[in-house]
Amino acid sequence: RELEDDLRPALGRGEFEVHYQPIRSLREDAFVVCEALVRWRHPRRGLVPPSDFIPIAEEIGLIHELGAWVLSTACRECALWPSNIGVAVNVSAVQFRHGDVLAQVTQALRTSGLAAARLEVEVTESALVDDVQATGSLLRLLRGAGVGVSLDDFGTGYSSLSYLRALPFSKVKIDRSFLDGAEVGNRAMLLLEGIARLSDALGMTVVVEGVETPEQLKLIASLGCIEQVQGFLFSRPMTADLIQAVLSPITPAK
Ligand code: G
Ligand code: G
Ligand code: MN
Ligand code: NA
Repeated sequence: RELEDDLRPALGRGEFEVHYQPIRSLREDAFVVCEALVRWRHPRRGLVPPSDFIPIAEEIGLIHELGAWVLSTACRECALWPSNIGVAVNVSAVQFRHGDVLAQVTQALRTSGLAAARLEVEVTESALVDDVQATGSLLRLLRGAGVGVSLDDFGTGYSSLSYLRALPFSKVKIDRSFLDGAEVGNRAMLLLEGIARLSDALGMTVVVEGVETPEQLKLIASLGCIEQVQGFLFSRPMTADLIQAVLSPITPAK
């Protein structure tokens, strides 16, 4: 449990940083939102990915403090970008079940001065499994506050379609596994198209994740109902400094 012992004091030591991956609007042909992705700069191991420490943070209860820190950092950094660009923050199942996400969101918006409409909260299907009622009221409160709520990794869980019916998502992020093997007219493509049309018809913004090739982009664009794309084809996640330079290429004189 060496990593666990190092994790407890990491927040106080300022070892976390937020990287950002931009998401592109096909209609506007421009980046419109960036997904905040937390990293841990471990003094000896170097940059540790969230898959290695988020589960531990959930287990030891650190996720609430860490989640609040990510939210406030992402809002503060987004407030430095052009005002047409928003930020999307992942919120884990444990935060959703036992935390005070609404208070954290409100606090992060207030201290950063960021307009609520520029913030999106991403929830994976696994965060929703047990209590759809409670989740529904929390999502409605967030929407009521003007914040977007996205269903992340859509299609990888067990009750994907019933969530679309029961919960007030503003956006659906179709998991990158649906792009695997998709080619004009094949079954993978028809499934991707069906999910995208369904989500679009329900009034949600449709995003496809994991776009890596120009061929995949062409397929997605040909459908006409997918509004946003995210993937290594456009950009890897970047540090806060780098994303700010990319989004505001002309630095005003200081
Ligand atoms: O950036 P990377 O591919 O390593 O991210 C892996 C996973 O970690 C993603 O599924 C993402 O949702 C999750 N993740 C990244 N940042 C955060 C965060 O701030 N909070 C939570 N709960 N999960 C995050
Ligand atoms: O929250 P979510 O599980 O969607 O996390 C997004 C993760 O997906 C990040 O860790 C990011 O690094 C990763 N990712 C983003 N674009 C691509 C891509 O084009 N290909 C692959 N394999 N992973 C990607
Ligand atoms: Mn996500
Ligand atoms: Na995802």
